[in-house]
Amino acid sequence: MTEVDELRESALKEIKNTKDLNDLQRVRSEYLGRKGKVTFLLKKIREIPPEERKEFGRKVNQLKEEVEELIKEREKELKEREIEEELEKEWEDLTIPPFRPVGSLHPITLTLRRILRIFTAMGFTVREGPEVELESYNFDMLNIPPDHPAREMQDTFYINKEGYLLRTHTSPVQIRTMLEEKPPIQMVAPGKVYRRDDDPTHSPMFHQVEGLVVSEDASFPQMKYTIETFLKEFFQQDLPVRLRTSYFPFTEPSAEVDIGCVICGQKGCRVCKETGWLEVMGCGMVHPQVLENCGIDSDLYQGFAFGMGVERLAMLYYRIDNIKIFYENDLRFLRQF
Ligand code: 2NM
Repeated sequence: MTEVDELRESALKEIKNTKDLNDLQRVRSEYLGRKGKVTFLLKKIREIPPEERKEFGRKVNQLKEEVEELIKEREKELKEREIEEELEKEWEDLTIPPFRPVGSLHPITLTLRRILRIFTAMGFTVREGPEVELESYNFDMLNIPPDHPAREMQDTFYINKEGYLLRTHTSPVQIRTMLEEKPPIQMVAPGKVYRRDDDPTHSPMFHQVEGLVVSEDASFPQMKYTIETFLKEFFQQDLPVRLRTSYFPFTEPSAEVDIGCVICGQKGCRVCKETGWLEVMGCGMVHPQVLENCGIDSDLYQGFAFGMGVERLAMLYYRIDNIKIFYENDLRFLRQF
């Protein structure tokens, strides 16, 4: 009988001290397995003298049931603890942003940002305006005559609403700035513009940056210096720059800006059509009529302005030969930036 009590004592202690389910399995075979200590006592029942057998058998079977019960309880306890430990160890805070954002900036965004960085460093402010514009701001105020070909339905996207269109350049942002603010003005206007062009070298939507300076002494040499400084900074080299006389209704005089071909170093190639020069911008002294249209006294103030296509500059900088690739969202292209 003391053997049974001692075994109960040690089983209780061992079960209580198990540290995990593996350990508990070990204790289970130690007591209840085929060669276990309780099993041994069960087998011994037969050998007990008949007068003590019944009482002994009852005690041993009770011990077996008790040990089974204790193991079951301990198993439940250990399982719960294991789950809690796992939860404590493995939980993730899904509200923490990833260490590094997935994806990259579009080459047009990168180019735009670089352009604006250069101009803001020179003291220009950045202004934006609506892409759906008043026809009068896009054309009339800029001294573009009513019969000018750029106004034709086949060149311009007109909106159903009378007097509105998709801006064909960002110049209406300059008009809005001149109407709202007094000189001195030194601003650039970045953004999307729309023209009814769609062929291998033209897109119906593209990006422009236009600049405007209005002051008492804004001059052609100031304009030339500003543009040269910008282009050398943008292409990160001491480029040859030349101005060629041109015509725009909103500037007088007007000029086209060429740089020495960045592809061939002016030796002559397909991109510069063997001329050694690339046209990259337009510019000019703001027409006095445009200043007057915006309530600026053209006897007191001068202005110069310039405009460039962002896609064209990006293509030359990154050496991309196809404008359409900017709009296709092909990851094999985008991942390179
Ligand atoms: C260009 C070329 C020359 C220009 C003029 C103006 C404004 F509003 F001040 F009159 N804004 N932008 C301009 C002048 C734009 O882009 C090729």
